Amino acid sequence: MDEKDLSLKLEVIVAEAIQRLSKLNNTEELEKWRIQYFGRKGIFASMTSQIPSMPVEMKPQAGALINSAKRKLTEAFEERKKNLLTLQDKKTEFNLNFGLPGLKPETGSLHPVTLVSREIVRIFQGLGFGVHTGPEIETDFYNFEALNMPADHPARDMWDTFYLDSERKFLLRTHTSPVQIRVMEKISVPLRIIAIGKTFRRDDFDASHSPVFHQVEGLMVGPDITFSNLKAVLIFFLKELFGTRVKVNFLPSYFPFTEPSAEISISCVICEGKGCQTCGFTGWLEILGAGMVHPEVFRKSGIQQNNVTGFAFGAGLERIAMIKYGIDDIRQFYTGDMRFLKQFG
Ligand code: FA5
Repeated sequence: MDEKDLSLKLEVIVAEAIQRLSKLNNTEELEKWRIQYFGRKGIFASMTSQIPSMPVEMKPQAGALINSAKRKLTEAFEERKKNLLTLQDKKTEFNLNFGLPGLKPETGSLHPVTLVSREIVRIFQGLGFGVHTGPEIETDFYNFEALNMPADHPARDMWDTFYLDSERKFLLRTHTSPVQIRVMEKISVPLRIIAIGKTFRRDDFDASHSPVFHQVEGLMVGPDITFSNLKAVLIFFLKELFGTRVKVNFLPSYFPFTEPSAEISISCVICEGKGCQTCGFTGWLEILGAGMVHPEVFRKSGIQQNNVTGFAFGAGLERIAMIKYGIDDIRQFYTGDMRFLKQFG
């Protein structure tokens, strides 16, 4: 074969290769094409391998002709590859079904304990009460001692406590009552506040108990505050929260930090006092602990004035939410189950 034959042969190869290239429809076919021409055993490799057996004067020209053909096909290959890829992208775009309904993001809702907490804040702010908070990690002084429970006082057994150190100086507050002391140390009399927050007890989980739950605390202190003020405020609060049809019952009780103390129940919101499973067939649901602030609590808080009296109360928010929304198991609040949570606010 002379130079002319080789040039002709290469022209035919290039023309045919370009024609085939234009008919390829995807990258797999493109790769097969590339291997056929440029692979180790491809057409160009085989042609190059023949150069050594060519006449010496033809060798440089043969090399140049083969290289030029390779360059043309490489350019054509790159061009086709680019076109195919853009085409594939476009195809994917057009395969999108714009008519399909979109994925709806889950919308959150307020937790029932948050709802109850906001409602309580609203009611008490309406009565001029300020809203305070206190630390969840408390000292023995604020959680017990200042609340008229010195070391070894038997009433401490009413609260099964998570202690944080071996000396039992620090603990997770068992109730929100320590906020009473912190507020009285800080704010001058007269004062009226509520405090809402997490509380902790070494109680096992069951339908009505959790080791972590929320309480609301109330405190009103001023000259000549009486038990009548306590009754008026709490009856107003409970009727606002549960509706005006609800009846409120005060029974004597005991808390070391209030004297006298009371346990307050409302008529069952399910059976309206007739007796059902929710109220244990008593017609009443226990809702609040309360009483007149013990003089020792005033003394420990640094309040000296003789004519100053006050009342305090405390309630569990989960228990209020359970009654308000008819939830029969406190554990529901903590599962994070959207089916449960979506039913509220
Ligand atoms: C107290 O904690 C007093 N500090 C309340 C108080 C304040 C009385 C001010 C007088 C003056 P008690 O231990 O009863 O009281 O708890 C109050 C409420 O917390 C209970 O009625 C209940 O609703 C809720 N509670 C108590 N333990 C748990 C628990 N393990 N899980 C869920 N709620 C609880």
